[in-house]
This record gives sequence, C-alpha cells and structure tokens, in this order.
Amino acid sequence: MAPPGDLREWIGLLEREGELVRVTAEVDPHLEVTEIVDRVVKAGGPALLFENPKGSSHPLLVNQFGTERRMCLAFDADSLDEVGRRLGDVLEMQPPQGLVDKVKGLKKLKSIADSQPKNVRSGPSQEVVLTGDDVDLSALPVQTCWPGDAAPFITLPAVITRDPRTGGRNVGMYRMQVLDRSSTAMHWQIHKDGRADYLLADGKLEVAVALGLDPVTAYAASAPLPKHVDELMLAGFLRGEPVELVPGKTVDLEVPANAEIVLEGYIGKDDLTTEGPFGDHTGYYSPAEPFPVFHVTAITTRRDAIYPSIVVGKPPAEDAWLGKATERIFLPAIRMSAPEIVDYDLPVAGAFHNCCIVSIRKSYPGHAQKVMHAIWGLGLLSLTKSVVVVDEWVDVHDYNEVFFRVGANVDPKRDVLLSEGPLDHLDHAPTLQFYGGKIGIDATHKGPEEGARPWPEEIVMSDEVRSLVDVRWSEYGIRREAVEADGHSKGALRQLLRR
Ligand SMILES: Cc1cc2nc3c(=O)[nH]c(=O)nc-3n(C[C@H](O)[C@H](O)[C@H](O)COP(=O)(O)O)c2cc1C
Ligand SMILES: [Mn+2]
Repeated sequence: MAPPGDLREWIGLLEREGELVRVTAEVDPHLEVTEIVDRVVKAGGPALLFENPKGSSHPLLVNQFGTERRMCLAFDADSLDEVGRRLGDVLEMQPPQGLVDKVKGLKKLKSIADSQPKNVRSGPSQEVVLTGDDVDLSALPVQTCWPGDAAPFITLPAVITRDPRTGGRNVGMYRMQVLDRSSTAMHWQIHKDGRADYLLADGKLEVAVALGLDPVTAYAASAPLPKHVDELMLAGFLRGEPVELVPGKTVDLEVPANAEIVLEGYIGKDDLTTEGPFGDHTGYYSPAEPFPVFHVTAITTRRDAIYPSIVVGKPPAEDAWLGKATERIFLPAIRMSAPEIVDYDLPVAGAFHNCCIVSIRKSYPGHAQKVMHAIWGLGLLSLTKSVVVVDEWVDVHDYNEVFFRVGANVDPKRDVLLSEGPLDHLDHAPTLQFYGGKIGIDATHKGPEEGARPWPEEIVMSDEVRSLVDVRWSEYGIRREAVEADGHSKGALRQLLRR
C-alpha cells in the first residue's frame, strides 16, 4: 500500500472504507454546502461528494480531511506521529556503522532521491484545455462559505510560483476570491513565500493553481516549509513516489499531471483589488484588504473534473486535521533546533497560532524561557501568541493536565514572560495589525536559582499499593469499568471540543 496516487484513487479508497457519502440531491454551493459540512465535520462525519452542485456540472468534494482516521488513510499510516517519524528518520541520519546500517542508509538515501518531482510529457490534468474566451471560472462550483463573505472563493488551491532570483519552486494554499470569469484575488499573507516571490518579481509573476490533487500533495501545499524547500519534494517524500509534472500550456511553470483542474495565469506587479471580507479560521470575518489580482490565461482539466473544497470557520473545522498533520510531521524538525523539546500541542480551538503548549527536558534555570524564544523564532511558529511550557512528564495533549500545571506551578509575577513580535496576518486582537504582544507561561517546576522556595513533592501512590489494589480489585465488588471510564480524560475533552 502507498498513499493514493490521485484524487480519484483517494475517493475510491474513502468509499471502500465507508468514509464517503455521495450526495445526489441538488445542493447550492452558496452557503448551503457550508451548513451541511459544518454539521458533519463537528460530528466527525464522512467526506461528502456533492454530485449535483447547483449551477455547475463539476462534482464538489469536501471534508476529505475531516477526521484523524481519514488523515491517516491519506498518508497510509497508523498515526500522524508515524508520518513524523518517517521524516525524523531521514533528518537524523547518522553515518552508517556496519553493513546493516549501510543498507538501511541506502534505502533512506533512495527515498530522498525519489522525492524530487519528475517531469513527464503529458498528463490527465490537461485532457481538456480552455484558453481565451473559453476561460470561465463560473463553470466551477466555487463555494460562498459564510453569509458575510464578499464573493465565492476557491478554498483548497495549491498555488505554484517560482522565486524570480533562484528559480526555486513554492507551493502554498491561499484563498482565491473569484472576481469574474477569468480573474481572482490572491490572498497570500505577508509572512508567506508566495507573497515573497511576488514582491521579488518585476513586471509580472507567472502562477499556476492546482485543484483536486492526491491528498498528500494537497496537504503539502499547506505545510510551513522554509522558503527554499519545494513543497512538492515533501509531497514526494511522504508519498514515497515523486509528484509528476507536465509543462503548463500558457505559462513557463510545471503543473501536477494528476490534478483534476489547473488554472494558469499571471499576477501583475501593483495590480491590486479589494479582497474580502471572508469568514476565516479565526472564527471571525477578516476585513477587506488590498491583495493582488490573478489573471487566468488557461483552465486545463481532466474529463469530468471534480472540484475540491474545504470550509474554514469557527474551530473545529476541516482544516483542524491539516493543522494537526503539520503539528505531528514537523515535531522531528523542531527537535533538530530545540532538542530539549519532548512534545508540543497546538490546540485546534486556538486556531493554531494563538497557543502552543510545549513540554521540555528542563536542565538549567531559564530553560523554559529559552524554549519560548525558540518557538517565537521558528518559521511560522514565530507567529504564536502564547506559549505554555511544562515539564517532560506532562502530556501536552491533555488540556486538563496542562491547566492543572499552569494553576499549580505558576507565580504570575515570576513565571509570566511578556514579549512582543510578529503576529498572524488575520489576528484581529492586537492594536496594530501584524505586530503585538506575546505571553509565555512557565509551568515547569522551578529551582532555587529561579527564585523559588524548595519545590514540594508531587503526590504519587506507591507502586506497592497500586499492585496490591490491582490484585485485590475483584474482592472490592466495584465494577472495573467504573474506574476505567475517566470522566476527565483526554478523550472526554476531545469530545467536548468537537461539540
Ligand atoms: C484551508 C487553508 C486555507 C488557507 N488560506 C490561506 C490564505 O488565504 N492565505 C495565506 O497566506 N495562508 C493561508 N493558509 C495557510 C498557508 O497555506 C500556509 O501558511 C502555508 O505554509 C503557506 O505556504 P508558504 O509558506 O509556502 O507560503 C491556509 C491554510 C489552509 C489549510
Ligand atoms: Mn513555502
């Protein structure tokens, strides 16, 4: 088994696994799809293939990523941590010691070599080619997601550009407001790589947008890689198969051969439009702002192309699991810069950039503060508004336990670090857009060098008594389930968050 090779294989897999419902009733992409999907996502329900979206002959797929199970199916993995380990193995490669090590090493090297995208002559994404007056975005079932949205917008694109200086490719996921038959806005925020390519271009920047990819490549478009790393290489590595590319019809860019739909075109320097407002993953409407206009020169598609969508809004929404995939996959990479980090959690309810809980192997005074600064200095994690640091034995995914440590171990006067720095483009809370306050909370055990009194011992029952009670349990006449169902467990909390 390997991750699905294209969107149709993926739909087939979802269907076989009982993870997809085909909706044959005519449904309006204007608001109605959102209300349906929002209910289904929040209940942990299936992916939906709307076969008859109103006003379009293209089926609309949504909620493909909406549960942990589907995310694991997409990566062909038992857990998202396993996907992270695959990457960690390569990052932490050591020089081989003996023959066995050498053979393992060669396998890993081969997997890296096979990650580079591969150019091929032709592909299904160009079965139908529409240029000139035939370009018509209104043929696609583009959703208008929320009542206050300015227009329909393309929600799940993989936007491909090249760095005008280095030629390096970038792929990012940026919402695209449909302006008319052949143009959209391009909402690349100020911290993003696509925006940087645009700022470096003089005159115009060629852009290609792939829609309806295999799930791993679609995920990769949302991954926060350093600018010089091609997201398609990550996709190739995680798929175990290179992404195949074909030359664009009207642009000097390569486009995925397996996409359902590709939009080709360009963005002119200083050609701006008013983008928004749109309901976004902050749970609020982001206000109208100037963003560049993308002019579409060609639409190429597979025959009977399927249009992919995702709805973002108040958390939890479908993008929760794209974010959780990133959280898990990037843990080994984060540990490369901060090896004392044991684990971290970006709560879905915190829209990912609002809060980061991190557990560390603390070994010197001020270590928690060092890690706060590390988080504030790492890629897009630098936009994190609050960081909570706990000791290595605390389960960062158990919010009840984290809350306990914050309450029990924090002297706000000593353990709260107020700082400032860059904030998420869409964060409406800071006084200034893009820049504002940050808070770090040190909930670790403190030593005398940090000005604490002798730290008390934590309450733990002795192993002796625990074993004794295990052995004697049946004598007490208390049902085992009565103590196994932990009302305050992580599972129970997750249930609450889903509601
Ligand atoms: C569903 C979804 C929608 C997104 N929309 C936007 C967006 O409109 N603008 C933006 O800058 N980032 C958006 N993002 C986040 C970027 O895709 C993400 O930061 C990615 O790392 C950007 O790629 P880059 O670092 O190569 O620029 C979105 C992410 C998801 C999952
Ligand atoms: Mn990038």
